[in-house]
Amino acid sequence: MSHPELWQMHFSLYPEKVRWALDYKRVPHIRHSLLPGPHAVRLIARFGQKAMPILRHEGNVLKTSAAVLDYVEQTWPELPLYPEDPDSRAQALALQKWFDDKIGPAVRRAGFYEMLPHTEYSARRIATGLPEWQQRLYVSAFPAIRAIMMLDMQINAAGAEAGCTLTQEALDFVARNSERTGYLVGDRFSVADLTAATILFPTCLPSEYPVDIPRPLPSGWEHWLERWRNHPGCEYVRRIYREHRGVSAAVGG
Ligand SMILES: N[C@@H](CCC(=O)N[C@@H](CS)C(=O)NCC(=O)O)C(=O)O
Repeated sequence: MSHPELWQMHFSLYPEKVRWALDYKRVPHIRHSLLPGPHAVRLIARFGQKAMPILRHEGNVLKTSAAVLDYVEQTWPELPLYPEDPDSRAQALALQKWFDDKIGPAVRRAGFYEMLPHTEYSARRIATGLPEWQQRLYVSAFPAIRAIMMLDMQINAAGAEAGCTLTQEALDFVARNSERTGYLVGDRFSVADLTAATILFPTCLPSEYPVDIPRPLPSGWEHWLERWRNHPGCEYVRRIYREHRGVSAAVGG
């Protein structure tokens, strides 16, 4: 069987879901990392869409994180991420959908609203891992890229405020619903926990999050983290990362 190929951005929510699933199941895969801005031209020409993750494997092309996780689960069933019991499975998938569709965009709007004004920091964080000359180029192009990102993701003061309210709701939810067993559905790690922890990682930057985060953090970002620092939902996110994130199974790419 050939290795699946993943088109992704280093620093982003939904590609991290897919990396986590592939790493968790120890599926060797190739990562193609793109930068926001230049990514659009390459991906639209090739796949007809610019949003990532996109996974290609043996003639199949999967274009959302949920579709990729479903494919990964069917193709590599060991270390299952879907609960066996049909009701629990439906519950876990419904939670994935809530986090994907509603909470993810809200966290991103609120978090990016604090981070993006810090040009040098944001550009370098997004371009993490690239050679220095590419990072410098990206920093100089970033004001224009940022303007497009803000339009595209509707990042503005009202969106940030609504985003904070939903982030709080999601952190309250995971704290409350993991209280009994430590997990959101049943008593073991599932797609629901993987999705919740990924979508909420920007609230507490768990140390197992596998992408370098340049320090010191700019003041807007410190302010955002401070807001959530003692929330019990962050303890859940850190624990899920600590106990289940595992290490990269990526090869080449
Ligand atoms: N619901 C989609 C969301 C995908 C998404 O928003 N991806 C972002 C990265 S976190 C992206 O690629 N943004 C760049 C763009 O849309 O141009 C999924 O689960 O895959």
